[in-house]
Parts: sequence; structure tokens; C-alpha cells
Amino acid sequence: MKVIFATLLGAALFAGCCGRQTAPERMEARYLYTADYMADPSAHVFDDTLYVYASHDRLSEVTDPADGAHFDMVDCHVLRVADPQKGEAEDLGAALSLEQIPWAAKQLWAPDATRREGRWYLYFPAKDSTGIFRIGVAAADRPEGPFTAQPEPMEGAYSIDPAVFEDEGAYYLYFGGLQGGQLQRWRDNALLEEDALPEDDEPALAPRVARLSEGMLSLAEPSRPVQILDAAGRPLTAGDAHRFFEAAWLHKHAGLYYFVYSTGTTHLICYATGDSPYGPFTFRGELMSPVEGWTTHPSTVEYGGRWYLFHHDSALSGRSPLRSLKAAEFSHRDDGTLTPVAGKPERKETDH
Ligand code: FUB
Repeated sequence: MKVIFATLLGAALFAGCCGRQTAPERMEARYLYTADYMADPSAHVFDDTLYVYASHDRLSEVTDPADGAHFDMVDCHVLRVADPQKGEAEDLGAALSLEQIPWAAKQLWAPDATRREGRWYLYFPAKDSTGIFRIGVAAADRPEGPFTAQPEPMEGAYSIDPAVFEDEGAYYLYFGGLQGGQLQRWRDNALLEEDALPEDDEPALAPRVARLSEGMLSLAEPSRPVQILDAAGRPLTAGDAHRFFEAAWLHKHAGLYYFVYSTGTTHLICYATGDSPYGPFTFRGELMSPVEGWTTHPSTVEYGGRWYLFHHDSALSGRSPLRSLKAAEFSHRDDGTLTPVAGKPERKETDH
């Protein structure tokens, strides 16, 4: 009896004094790189090195927030993250500049990148000379570039926030964003004369997904809507605070596909799960509460055995178009839900 008691006591004392070794503390959100303003992080691990592809915010003479015109970026950057736990990241410079994209006129927004057979591909949105957001692709021999853009935007891809996801050798491109991102200008892959938004009680506009061709420079099929359903199997409505707005992202964990996205006007990062990269996805919850600044934009990645949510906020500048990169840790629960990350609980509507 004494032996059993002593063993239990010893185990309890060990867990008490050495608890961090058995159950490591989760890292809260911390800044990654504060020497410059960057946003919209897309995180990827290539050969055990963690890279982030990001929008490069700048002070522009364009200050009008209508249609997001004040997000007037002219290049996007690559960072190498030595240790997200310590917020150690190095800016590797511009991956691509607006002037290097033959078809693009302005607003080089949120990029994403992937690797296939020793080549890296950067997907990015920009407005063409007619003011319509298109998605372009650029290729490089190294993760940090320099990337060379294709002469024309990708046929059949439009709006903003491209995100590429690899699954069992196939690559999928997700895209779309409301309001300034112009998703409401498209129906069934055709450009409309004017915006067409659903009523609040109608199904919300859906992001799009298409498989990429083997060459990675074009879509292999017409894009289709990514359905986000409630627990009863009905599409989330346009008036739902959890409906998709922009910044699609996909990851896979324990055989389940997680579609992560921003709700824009309600400033949340939410997630939905499904059994296929095409969806449908069932809404599961909020991954992050609102941060300071209007926009919020996620990516997720596993690195060093831990899962991270990369995002941005505007707390350091106090201005929405000047954002700073952050990372926070989260984990997957056994029931498929994610542990939530705290944004800025006291966020005010005046945080623009
Ligand atoms: O950075 C410009 C836009 O702001 C992005 O495309 C959106 O996702 C939002 O973060």
C-alpha cells in the first residue's frame, strides 16, 4: 500500500513540477516581423524550413477605403521563419513586383505559393487595366524566387485571395473575396455587368475551387462553388455572421479537411470541415476572435510538431492598411474542433 501511495505521490509531484515537459504550454499570438508592414500570411514548410508569403503593405497616396482601394500594394514578400515560438523571421525580399506582371495595373494583394517537382509557383491577385481582379501565376526555381510571371492572368480564375492546397498529388486552387474583392461581380464563372449580392436570408456567395493542371499554370477544370453548410446541411446565408467573406485556406488533419476563412464584415476567422478538398464543408466554429484593424486573414501550418495560425493585425500602426504579421498556436481536439485563438477582445468598430 505504501509503495503504491509513494508511486502516485511521486507521479503527482513530477507532473506538478515538470508539467511543461508532458503538456507544453500553447504559444499565444505574437508578432513575427515588425521591421515592416506585411499582411495576409500564407505559411508553408519546404524541406523543413518555414516560409511565409505575404502582402507588403505601404503608405500610399490612395487613402480612400472604398472597395479596399487603400490596400494599394505594389509587391509581395517572402519571409523565412526561424522560430515562430520566438517571433524570429527574416524578410527575404520581394517575391514579385507589380511592374514585373505584364497584365497587372494595380493592387497586388494576398499571394500564396506551392512546390511541384522542384519548381515553386506563386499565385496572386491584381487588378487588370479595366479594374477587374484577376489571378495570376509566377514560377521560380527557389522558394524565395525571383518569380517570373506569366504574360496573362489565369483563364477562369478571378477575384482575390488565391490559396493552393496539395492532396495526394493533386493541387487545388481556392479563390474569392466579397465587396472590394469583387466575387459578387461573377456568376457561374462569367463576369456580370454589375454587382449581384444575395439577400440576407438567401445562400451566401461561395468561394471557388478548381484543380490545377499538371503544369500548374492553368486550371484543369472550371471552378466550382465551395459550399459551407450549417449542421442541418443548409448553406450558410448571406446574413449569417459566420458566412464566407474572403481569405480561403485549406489544411488536412487526421483525414479531415479544414476549410478556414475570414468573415470580413464580422471580423472572425472561422472553419468548416469536410471529407473532400471540394467540400461541402460543415461549419464548426470560430478559430479566432476579431483583431484590431478591419481585415483578418488566416493560414495554418504544422511545423515542429505544433500547429500555427498565421494572421495579421493593425495594432502597431493603428491603421487598417498597415498591418503586422502574427502567429499563434492552436490544436485539434479529438472531436475535430479547433482550440480557439484570442484576437483582441475589446475590438471596437472604430478600429479601422
Ligand atoms: O490585403 C488585401 C486584402 O485584405 C486581402 O486580399 C484580404 O484577404 C484582406 O486581408
